[in-house]
Amino acid sequence: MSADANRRGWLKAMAASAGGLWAAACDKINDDPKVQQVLQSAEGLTRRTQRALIDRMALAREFAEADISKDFRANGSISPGDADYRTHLLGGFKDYRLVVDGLVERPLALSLVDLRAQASRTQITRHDCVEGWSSIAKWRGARLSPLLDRAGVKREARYIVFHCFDTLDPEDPKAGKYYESIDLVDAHHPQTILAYEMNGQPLPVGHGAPVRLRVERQLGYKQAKYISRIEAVADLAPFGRGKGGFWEDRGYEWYAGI
Ligand SMILES: Nc1nc2c(c(=O)[nH]1)N[C@H]1C(S)=C(S)[C@@H](COP(=O)(O)O)O[C@H]1N2
Ligand SMILES: [Mo]
Repeated sequence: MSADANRRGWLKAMAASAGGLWAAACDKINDDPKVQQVLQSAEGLTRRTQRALIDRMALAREFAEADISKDFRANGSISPGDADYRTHLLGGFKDYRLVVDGLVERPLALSLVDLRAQASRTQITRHDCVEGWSSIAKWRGARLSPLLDRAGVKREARYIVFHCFDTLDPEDPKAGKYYESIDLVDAHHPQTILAYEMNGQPLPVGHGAPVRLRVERQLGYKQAKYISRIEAVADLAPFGRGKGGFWEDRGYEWYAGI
């Protein structure tokens, strides 16, 4: 098979898998220039859409054990003073339950034992903070995608919101608790995990114990620490100041791609 035939075959397969209409027609291309024009623009659109989706599904770079940073900075909240968090911390998180609710068929309340029994992934990745520093660590956690499938995310849901225990700015009574959100493409990305281990140890308090998000294609502020609840939602407007995250409400990008 020629390289071109190979390429055509791949494009047809991609279009077919994305439900593209042009694939079925492209073997019997009509000579009429108007038909040609329509087909070409449809093909272009399909390819751009597919290209965007393929880019979103690409894996973030993973590193070797030797690359792990000796000194990974803890940033933002590092020791939440919130009463419910202190209670869980003192109790060794025995009564902690990660709630998964909102637009789901079967709400969940998972203990750390339950969470560790879920399908997990271990990955050595680089954390990039918007302030200009980076560190590499090994994270282990429950993959978010199968967990959401277990809860049964409803069709109306478009985002996953992560509610956190910590009030980042206790001096500002209006600040509210830290929260973050991602769309369903990132929620189902293979490297998106609810991390409960960092470098082979239970997640330290400074880095978000007992559970934090790792969404590896995005910047540091998306990596929600101290997660108390995960909510499937159709709209981000009701949360915080409506921009989808604590820092987004203060001017940062919602999609913080790296
Ligand atoms: N709940 C919560 N999550 C958070 C923050 C925070 O203050 N509270 N800070 C964010 C920012 S800006 C960064 S860079 C990372 C820092 O993670 P680290 O403490 O493990 O370095 O957590 C992010 N997630
Ligand atoms: Mo950050």
